Amino acid sequence: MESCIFCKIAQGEIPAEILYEDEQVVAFRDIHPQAPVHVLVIPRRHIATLNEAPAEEAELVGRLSLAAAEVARRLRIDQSGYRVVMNCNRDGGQTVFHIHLHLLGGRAMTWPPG
Ligand code: DGP
Repeated sequence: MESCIFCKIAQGEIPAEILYEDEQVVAFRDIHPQAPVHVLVIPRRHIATLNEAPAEEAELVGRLSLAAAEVARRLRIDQSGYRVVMNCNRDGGQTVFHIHLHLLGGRAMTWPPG
């Protein structure tokens, strides 16, 4: 999608600190980190929200979680722990409409989330 900022990051048109990439998934540091580790994991394919994720992309959606775990291992927060979140639409706090997992770690997370 031409105007999507995350599509541009995935295509290398906008710079980002990329920590992991493969044929289908890209992970890069969030520009406004909310924790010592704050990484976004996106599919290369544009999907606006989780509501639009088609059933045939179940594997791709699963790959986002596996990539988040891989980044957690690489950043050595896998044993201390981390949180993985996907925001959806207004009440979820979604601001960029290209699905992404937030990988948050490096400090203890609180619950319930705000
Ligand atoms: P959400 O609110 O769940 O849609 O999260 C969007 C996140 O994307 C937010 O934490 C800030 C981050 N973000 C927005 N624009 C950019 C950008 O251009 N580069 C990077 N690295 N992160 C961005």
